[in-house]
Order: sequence, then C-alpha cells, then structure tokens
Amino acid sequence: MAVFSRGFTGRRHEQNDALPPGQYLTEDFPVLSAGPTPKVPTDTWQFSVRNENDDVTTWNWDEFQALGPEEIHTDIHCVTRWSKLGTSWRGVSLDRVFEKIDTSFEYVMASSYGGYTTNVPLADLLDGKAWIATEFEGGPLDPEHGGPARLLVPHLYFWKSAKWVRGLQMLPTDEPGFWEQNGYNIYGDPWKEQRYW
Ligand SMILES: Nc1nc2c(c(=O)[nH]1)N[C@H]1C(S)=C(S)[C@@H](COP(=O)(O)O)O[C@H]1N2
Ligand SMILES: [Mo]
Repeated sequence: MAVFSRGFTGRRHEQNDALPPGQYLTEDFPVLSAGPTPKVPTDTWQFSVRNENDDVTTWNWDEFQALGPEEIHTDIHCVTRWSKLGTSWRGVSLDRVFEKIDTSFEYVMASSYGGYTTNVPLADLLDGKAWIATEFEGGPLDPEHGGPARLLVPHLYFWKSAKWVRGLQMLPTDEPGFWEQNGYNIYGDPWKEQRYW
C-alpha cells in the first residue's frame, strides 16, 4: 500500500513539475492556425534575415540545411492550455543563423508565408533556445503544423513558434505581432502564465 501510493504520487509529481501552471497534458497534436495552410514547396522556399541597414541575408532550402540541423527534444505549451511533453524535432539552431548576421538590434519580428507575424527578443532565440524546425517525430513537418519549416521557441507559449516561417526582421524595440496586437501577452512565458494582457 505504501509502496503503491508512493510510486503513484511520485509519478504524478514528476509530471506536474514539467507542466506550467494552468496547463493540461495532451497526447495528440492540435492544429491551431489563424488562416489557411499555405503551400510552400522546398524548391521555392527561402528564409531571410533583414538587419538595421536593410542588409538581407537569404538562404534557399539546400543552403539552409547546410547550416547543420540538430535533434531537439522539448516540451511545448499552447496558450489554449494544452501541453505536450517530450516532443522530438529536427531543425537548425538560430545560433547557426545569427553567426551570419551583423546586428546590434535586440528585437525580432518573425513573419510567415501567409502573413502571420510574432515578436521575440533576440536573446530568446539564441543560446540553444530556438530553432527553425523542419522535422517532427522522425518525418518531414506536416504542412498544417508549419511545414516545410517553422520557428520553434519552446520556452515561450506556442503562438511564438511561427509556422511556415519565411524571415526575421531585426527591430530596435519590441513591437507586437499578430496575436500580440490581438490581446496576447507581448512576451508569453508559460511558467509565469503570461497569456493575455
Ligand atoms: N503562421 C502561423 N503560425 C502560427 C499560427 C498561425 O496561425 N499562423 N498559430 C500559432 C498558435 S496560436 C499556435 S498555438 C501554434 C499551433 O501550432 P500547431 O498548429 O502546430 O499545433 O502555432 C502558432 N504559429
Ligand atoms: Mo495558440
């Protein structure tokens, strides 16, 4: 009896530690898109970063893959309260991208094929915290989940992980993107429940 209840509460405790406040666990992968899924073939896909001098650094698919994708194991948390633990992705670290970018601006607006935008401080994209993901659970990223490539910023609520990402614009100050202009928090830390404002 004591052994069973200790094991059970121990496991529950472990799960709760991984779950930010107000979130529940889900095993499936809900699709949340503000518009239709754009068709973006990899042979025309491009990814660009624009800095304060309007210098634009652009990669095509093969050039981008040459930056060296890595395996990612992470939990994800949606502001609509679902979380998935231990998801597997493959993608290029934003550290590899920003090795090529000359900027002193500290804020970023990410934009997507289809027009979605979201803002993130540059520091939240660096030091192994963010990727451009192209695979999920061992296969190419499904179009409805942002394929061929999405931003993955798993330490912030999942609306920051722009699907069908096409570029980053460096900004001198933080500016709200699509959901941030529509009531979502400017930053979105799930551990502080920064959902809305
Ligand atoms: N381009 C684009 N990216 C987006 C969205 C969107 O509508 N368009 N929705 C965001 C929101 S609110 C969430 S919760 C996640 C959902 O990702 P999923 O559909 O893969 O679960 O994508 C984010 N990225
Ligand atoms: Mo969301």
